[in-house]
Amino acid sequence: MKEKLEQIKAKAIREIENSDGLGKLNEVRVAFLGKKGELTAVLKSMKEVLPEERPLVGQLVNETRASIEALIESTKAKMEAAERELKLKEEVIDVTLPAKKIQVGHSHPNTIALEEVERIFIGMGYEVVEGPEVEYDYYNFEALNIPANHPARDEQDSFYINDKIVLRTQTSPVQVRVMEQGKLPIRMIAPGRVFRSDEVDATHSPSFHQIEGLVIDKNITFADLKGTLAEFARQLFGEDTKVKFRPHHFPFTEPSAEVDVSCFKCGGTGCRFCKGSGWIEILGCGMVHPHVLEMSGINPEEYTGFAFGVGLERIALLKYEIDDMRLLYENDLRFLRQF
Ligand code: 2NL
Repeated sequence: MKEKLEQIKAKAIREIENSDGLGKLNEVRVAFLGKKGELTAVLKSMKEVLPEERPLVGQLVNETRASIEALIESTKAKMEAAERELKLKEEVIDVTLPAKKIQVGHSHPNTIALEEVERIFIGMGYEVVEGPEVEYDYYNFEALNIPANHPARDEQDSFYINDKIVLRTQTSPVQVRVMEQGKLPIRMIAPGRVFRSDEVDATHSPSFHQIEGLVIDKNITFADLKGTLAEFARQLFGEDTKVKFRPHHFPFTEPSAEVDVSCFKCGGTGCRFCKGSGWIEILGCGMVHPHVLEMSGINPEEYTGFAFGVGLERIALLKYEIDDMRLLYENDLRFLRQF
């Protein structure tokens, strides 16, 4: 029996030493020490051993098992160490390589311009109010004194959903909805997307953005309108900016005006930017038409107000000296990265 164990041990040592990997080593372990292994077979054949010899044989089996196990463990440790060594050699990190740059985005020029305008009016105590882009023609036209036969209502100029619903052509319907609620006074701006059936070119788009303002209180006069818009122009284009009010016509205001600011490039002497005139047109405005107040349930004998409308893209183009509106919509990073 002793010889048999010596033979098993010698064979095991040979096979362990010849193992070429962890998988093979495990096969050797199973072949010798497993349930159906050679050493276990010896234990199973104990009944053939004389009873008085059994403790000694048992001890020998245990010793053989222990020495095979020890050899497997130390071989396994050596193999793992060699494998780690190889892996470390293969995975050399070049710490001199440039790091990956994290690309941080920023606001679109339209958004920068919008937030600038909002900041100025919030500073003067105005509220920012939003409303639906798809509107009843009542709010978009009727309530703003734009009668059924007015050219602005033409299908050529506006996008109709059906004969009562239209994509808003201005943000004034938001202001009509606020006037209807009857909470006075009102000091608000209404920014948002508007739609007109225009061909795309350097200064037109079928979808653009507008910011309209509305103030209604007792004793509001054209002087309040002038002072407010002059302050707006100074904050937006610089302290030395002058404003000029030219008479105009809008159906929803009376009197109405268009506002020019002195050219912030040349200071008003005339340059290429202002096409030699020294002035740049920025918005339309006027005193809210008494009929518009009346239709929304406000007594024009008691309350008066002013309103204005600014094109957001126009402000962005002027402020950042962009010469083509289409650049604002193309999302070309080479353009957007400049702001
Ligand atoms: C422009 C200028 C303007 C208004 C918008 C307005 C709103 C209400 C009542 C009266 Cl609720 N007016 N908005 C007033 C004057 C001008 O926009 O150039 N529009 C195309």
